[in-house]
Amino acid sequence: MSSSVSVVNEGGVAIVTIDNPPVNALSFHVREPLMQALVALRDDASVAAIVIACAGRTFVAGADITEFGKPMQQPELRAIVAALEVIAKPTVAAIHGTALGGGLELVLGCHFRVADQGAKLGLPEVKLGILPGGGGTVRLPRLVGAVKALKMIVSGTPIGASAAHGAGLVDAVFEGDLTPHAVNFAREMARKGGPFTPVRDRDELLRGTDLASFDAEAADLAGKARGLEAPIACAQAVRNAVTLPFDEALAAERALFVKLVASDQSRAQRHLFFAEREAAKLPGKDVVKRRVARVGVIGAGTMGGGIAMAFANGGFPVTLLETSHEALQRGLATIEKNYAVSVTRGSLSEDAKRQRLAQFKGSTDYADLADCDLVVEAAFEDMAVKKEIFGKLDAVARPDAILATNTSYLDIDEIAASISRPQDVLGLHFFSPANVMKLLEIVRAEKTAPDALATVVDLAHRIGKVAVVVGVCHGFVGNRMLAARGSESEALLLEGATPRQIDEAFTDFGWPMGPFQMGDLAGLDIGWRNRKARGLTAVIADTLCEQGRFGQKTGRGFYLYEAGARAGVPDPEVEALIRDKAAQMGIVPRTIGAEEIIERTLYPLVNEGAKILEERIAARASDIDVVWVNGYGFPVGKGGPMFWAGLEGAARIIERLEHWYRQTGKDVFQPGPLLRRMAETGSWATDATG
Ligand code: 3H9
Repeated sequence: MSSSVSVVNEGGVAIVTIDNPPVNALSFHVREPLMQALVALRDDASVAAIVIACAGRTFVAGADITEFGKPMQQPELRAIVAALEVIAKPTVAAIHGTALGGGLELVLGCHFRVADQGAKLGLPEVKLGILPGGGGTVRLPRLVGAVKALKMIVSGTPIGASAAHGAGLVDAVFEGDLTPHAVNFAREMARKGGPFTPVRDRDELLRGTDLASFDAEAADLAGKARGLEAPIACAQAVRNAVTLPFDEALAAERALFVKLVASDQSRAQRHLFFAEREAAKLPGKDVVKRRVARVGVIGAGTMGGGIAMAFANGGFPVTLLETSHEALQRGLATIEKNYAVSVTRGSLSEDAKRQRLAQFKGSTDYADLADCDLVVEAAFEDMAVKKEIFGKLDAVARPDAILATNTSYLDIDEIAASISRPQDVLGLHFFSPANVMKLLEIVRAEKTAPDALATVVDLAHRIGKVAVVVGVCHGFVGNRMLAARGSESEALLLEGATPRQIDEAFTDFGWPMGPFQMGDLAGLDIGWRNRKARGLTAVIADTLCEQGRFGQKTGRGFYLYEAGARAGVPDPEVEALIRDKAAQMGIVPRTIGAEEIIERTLYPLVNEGAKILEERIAARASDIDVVWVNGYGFPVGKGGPMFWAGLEGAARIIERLEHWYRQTGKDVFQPGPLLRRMAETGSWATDATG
């Protein structure tokens, strides 16, 4: 047999083992020998039952995503599942780790599925902008019912072994070494004798489907799709499984799969899948990492509290430091309240809440940070304050401790230079709420030691963050680009657009919210304080802040908020204020369309991203995409600003920016060398990235 698929006959039970590290994807070099093995075993009289298992850390995690977009080599997964399904002897899948996508579709071709206690099963294709294309939408509903299958396929979220057992997807769950259990199970099934019904013929559950409630559920899910095609196609395919004969539903699934896999949305989502993994890679990966057992957090406000929770959730004991006993108690009380909300929502058990809270040690004494291996400073955004804190840390922290600042803008090189150990200093820029938001910008300062950097990249993954390493500049990658977007949004208001029009153009584009909704949510005072510190102004936003309109938290910002409401309503006062300011500046309002709004806010964003790449603040264009999708809600179906720029065409972006600069009386638009090169070559590759 091939090195990717091997077969042993253990007393009449054939064990087929797939071995394709790291995740046993169903690449061509697996599919071909797998098909040959199944055909041979079907006719082998010495074999009474077949077990399909995997070597390594997981069962098959899906089709090989790197093969998408290329001509598919035969045999395809569908043919393998069909060949498996006609075998008359019992076939048993032994699932450990994850059976995802094509991996789950493969096991749906077996008569039985047994799983290790820790196994997870799911069809996450929707997250790649496609739908299960190996019969998953047609077979899964036959085992778990149409509504359950709909939820699993449209969300893409895997379920654990015991839930899968309860749902009828798995026939038995075992502890310990799974293969011997699977072999015994298969032998027992063979002894009992058939006939063994393939999943395709098990339509008892489907017949009982209440189509009205199915459609209501599907409509609810479609409403959350925000312009993505895949969730809608997934729902349609599962509905087909209920309403069409098996083979017709299978053919319809195929047609949808072929269409989606070629779509820009799926290309964008596959780009992001690999981009997130790429962003985690540092040059010189053999660096020995430092040990991190305890984390210190300075500041128990919103940011510090969230950061402390993120580490506690990842299993780290945390020392939380505040300047006064009152501030510390307030911070700890907020943390406790946040966990209590999770318990009420059912996402955390009372026991887990107790365990997490037990991870916290509060203090007002810097000496208590002496046993921390990493300290994250999350104090006031002020250079003098930061330097004072780092000076105190320098005096008490252990010699190899990593000293991080959560600054959003400040010069980390300057902070590092103010203490005796600049090699241990770096930035950990969390996004609010830090215990929820996935993104972590890890800022490498000029003198940051490679082992300190490698340690925090690893740590970021251990606490479930998507990490991107960036360089020092004002605002790093995300906030620097955000500033480019913000100044144009404000200009559009003055020229005649309303906050609602701009926000709607954004949500129609696929953003979860527009810039003004986001500003109101985050608090307008944050940007105001930052602008004042830098001597900058934003006529409308500054005036709103002067009036005490900080956004949702004060009930008034760009919008008006009823008590406790999260959605704002347009405020005629704000619209009048905008018109007044425009009149004072001699601007005559005009009608502004959605296309102009998108071009004038997002093309400058791309332009700033190109400059960031040129300056090597980001190592790869795809790192910028990861930042924007995970930290700012750039639509996944567009792949992030730099990927989207490729779809738009850099030549068009340059041409339109030239146009808008002329129209709005700015200097002539000067594209940087990288944006220009992108227009010529269609690639963001810099000299550094090749
Ligand atoms: C599908 O099945 C379509 C079918 O319905 C239809 C077919 C007709 N292919 O994530 P990690 C690589 S669509 C190729 O860091 P972890 C990954 O890039 C598929 N490569 O590990 C990385 O490479 P590198 C549906 C893959 O332990 C390395 O493996 N399935 C694939 O943190 C390690 O990955 C999915 O969407 C793949 N399918 O997490 C599941 N998967 O080292 C996608 C991974 O060079 N995979 N790689 O950077 C996952 O969710 C996670 O990888 C998994 C492991 C949970 C399995």
